[in-house]
Amino acid sequence: MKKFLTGNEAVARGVYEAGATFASAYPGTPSSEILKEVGEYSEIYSEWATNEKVSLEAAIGSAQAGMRSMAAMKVVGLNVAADPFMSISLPGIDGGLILVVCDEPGYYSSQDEQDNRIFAEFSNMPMFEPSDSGEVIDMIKDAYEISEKQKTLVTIRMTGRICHSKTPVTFKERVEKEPENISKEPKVPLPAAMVGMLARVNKRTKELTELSNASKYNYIEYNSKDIGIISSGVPYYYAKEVFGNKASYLKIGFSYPMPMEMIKEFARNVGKLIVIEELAPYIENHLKNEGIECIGKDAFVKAGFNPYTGEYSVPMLKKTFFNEDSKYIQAKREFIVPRPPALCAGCPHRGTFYVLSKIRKKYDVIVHGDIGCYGLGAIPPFNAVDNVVCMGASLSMAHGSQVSFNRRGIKKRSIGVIGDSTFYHTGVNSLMNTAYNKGTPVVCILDNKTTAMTGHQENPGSGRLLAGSEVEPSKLEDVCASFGIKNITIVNPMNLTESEEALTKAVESDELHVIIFRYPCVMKKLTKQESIEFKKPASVTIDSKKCTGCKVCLKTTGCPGLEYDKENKKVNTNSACVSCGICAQVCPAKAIERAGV
Ligand SMILES: Cc1ncc(C[n+]2csc(CCOP(=O)(O)OP(=O)(O)O)c2C)c(N)n1
Repeated sequence: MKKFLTGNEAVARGVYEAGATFASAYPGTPSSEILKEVGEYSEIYSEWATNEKVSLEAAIGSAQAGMRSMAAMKVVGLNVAADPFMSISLPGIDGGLILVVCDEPGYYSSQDEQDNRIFAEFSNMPMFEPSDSGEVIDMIKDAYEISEKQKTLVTIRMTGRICHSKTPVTFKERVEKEPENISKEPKVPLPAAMVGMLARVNKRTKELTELSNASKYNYIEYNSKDIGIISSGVPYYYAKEVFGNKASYLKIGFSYPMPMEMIKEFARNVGKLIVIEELAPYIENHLKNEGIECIGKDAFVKAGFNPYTGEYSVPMLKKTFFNEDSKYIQAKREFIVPRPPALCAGCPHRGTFYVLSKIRKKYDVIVHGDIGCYGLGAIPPFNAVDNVVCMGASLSMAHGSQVSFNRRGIKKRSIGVIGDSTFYHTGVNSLMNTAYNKGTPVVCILDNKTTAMTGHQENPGSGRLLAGSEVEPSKLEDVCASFGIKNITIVNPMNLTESEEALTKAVESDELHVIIFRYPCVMKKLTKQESIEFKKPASVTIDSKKCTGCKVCLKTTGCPGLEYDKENKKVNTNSACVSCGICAQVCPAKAIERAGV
């Protein structure tokens, strides 16, 4: 059966057909859909992990139990999982283990744009780089074979363009896999065992290099031999579109170890050698290290591009190699609806940031932000965040800056702002550190009961498992209390007075305070318990006689459910309004009424 699948759907199909039985992931664009799709196959046990490190370690455990396993994550997820990733290289595993990592040239929603091909080389473990969904499925099956034979993790490195574009694939039957034998030999990286392990890795790398040179995923297509193009991933298709049969191609799909013998043969047979690859000059550097001359990133630089960041494109290649300008179809400006980034109408984070921005004006504070929908608290109208680094960093930074302000004798309060999923991801560790070391910052946990930013994946506090069954959620307040924290306040961020009082009290004190701003994401399908617990106003209406058109509601909340009627100089609600009632609490003219509160 032929079907059109996205790369992410193809990952699910690939692990299914390969007979895998265990999958774990932490969400993040562009990888988030993978686990949801895998979860559709009842033959595979699938779970959301609390973070990428846990996901990979659980998959290692399952592979060590002899079963084919998968971990999946976004580009920067590999930084979180770097410890188990690097550390599994030497001892290896008995069962089949793949890691699917989704890079994101273009930085559309990642805090870093790193090229994870470098990680494969760094770890000495093999890597495949598919160019379309069909290759994703084939490579996954072969990756498991290699993994089991060589007792190593194999990485499938995708990019956002491959994750999200649809190409045809042919469905095959699932092949159930007999569990691998679990060897009795300890896989413990003790110093005495290292010499043996290193020798095994050297032997493995030699064998993998031979495999790469003979792999069907590294292949040469000869056309005109004046130009030879070496490429991988989706840029391979761009190159073919632009050069057609005016060039020959070496397509690299098994990209670590590099197929240097094949590359040398290709280089001998073509005239001008060009490397076309997104992000790092990974292939280019391998060529140059072997003394093979090639045209690479510099050509793009000369044409006025920055080829070290972002995605390549057909127009970019045409301009670089043929000085040809592409004709774009001009968008009709009048049809483009301006959509500045904003929290959704009814988002509970709006209340928290409204209050935080008030506190920032009144007190000397630094606000360390984190990663999630609440990143929008950094931009107008709130401007309530000073810095963001990576997931979980808000709480550790708040601890560090508060210690230093205290030691400098500065009366300044450090506030860390973190979402529930990010708290369970890595923030929990940071808070444990703060409490144990007697730190004193103000910690705000924005508990919207889901991982909203990446599409509502479950987390320990969301009250559901991946397959949808409801479970008793972990309680943030109990987690915090278990660290010995005394000042724990739970507020409803939809209630501005209550939220402001709690934040003021915490900022005015010099003790560690945790404030949990708890209200479910407006887009969340509530659990039974949540539908009983959380009520919202039945309706919100603006009395046009009382509205003075001052726009305070718009300017302070930035709610897309409100709009200004220029003709009548009044504010109205629009179809986006979900009657959350925040605007009613900020209206100086008391023109907005909430019913059913
Ligand atoms: C290391 C890493 N993993 C995953 C992501 C993708 N990601 C961005 S925000 C986020 C979680 C957001 O959930 P939460 O903290 O609950 O905030 P919300 O969006 O619900 O407000 C995730 C998984 C990332 N940016 N970095």
